[in-house]
Amino acid sequence: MKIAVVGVTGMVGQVMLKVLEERNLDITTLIPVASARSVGSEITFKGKQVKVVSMDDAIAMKPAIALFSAGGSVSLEHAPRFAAAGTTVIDNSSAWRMDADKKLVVPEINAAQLSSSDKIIANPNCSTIQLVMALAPLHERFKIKRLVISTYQSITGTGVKAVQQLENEFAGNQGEMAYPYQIHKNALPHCDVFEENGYTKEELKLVRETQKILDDRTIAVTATAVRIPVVGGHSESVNVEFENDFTEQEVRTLLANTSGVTVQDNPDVNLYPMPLMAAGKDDVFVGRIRRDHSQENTLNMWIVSDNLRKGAATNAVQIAQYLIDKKLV
Ligand code: 2RA
Repeated sequence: MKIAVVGVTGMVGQVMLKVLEERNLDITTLIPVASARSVGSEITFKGKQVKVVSMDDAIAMKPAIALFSAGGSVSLEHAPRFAAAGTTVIDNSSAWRMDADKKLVVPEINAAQLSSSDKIIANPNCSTIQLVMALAPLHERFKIKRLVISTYQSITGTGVKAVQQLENEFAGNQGEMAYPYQIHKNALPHCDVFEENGYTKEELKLVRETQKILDDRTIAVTATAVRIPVVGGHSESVNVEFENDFTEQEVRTLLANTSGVTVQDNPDVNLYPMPLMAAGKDDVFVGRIRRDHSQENTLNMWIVSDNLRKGAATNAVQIAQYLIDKKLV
């Protein structure tokens, strides 16, 4: 099977290659795609050097699947061109996520809605994926009424320039600034851009994408997204009000029995999720599970996951695997 990776030189593109190698998909030809300045350079895939090609050349090669992580404008322009040529696109940008006739997929939750007619499939935002992985089984059992989310997001979510700024600051070096102020001793309540309503796009993604993936627009959601100087993954403090009551043991058992979720919850021995431990892994880690005694039917929990893996590359590759396994491509 021919699979293209569009945006292959970016942080997520590089992790997509790694995950494709790890999961050993039936790939006969890997088609690495990047901007004109990278065409002709080489990447390594399964120990072999593969030449980076242009968008047009990749389309002409008719890959069965194209994994995109190249930004919204590139996806808006080129995903339809791949789809028109018969390729199924799995796009990691925000371009198609809220499009009424595009599926927004976390395979463990809603892959069953996919069909062979879905030629552009949206990969949700990283902070949404880890959130809904923990919420989906709880919503099904106790029905969520309201969510209050505070995120503590890895600098890797901003991109390579921000990671380089962090590394320069820790090393005491001067360098290009992704942010107009120091980040290594800071917490920035500013992920993505501000909208007129005072919320950032990142915060509104958590609201809108969560409702779409859980297929329930009655769920009230509010969020504050914060950037912190860590590189291993995103962390989220989540307050969940349910329609129905629960026991903490029921919650722990449900989560422990959810594929892709690991419960790490024993503060007596300092066992709780942290980006340091989640980095490089695909699971979503949940801990600090406890009742919110200030309000009926309400729970607090802490969710951590590697935003470049399950939050982006792994989820996209899992969608590709599902399409292949179900013979939808
Ligand atoms: C962020 N989720 O972390 C966004 C995009 N990667 O900035």
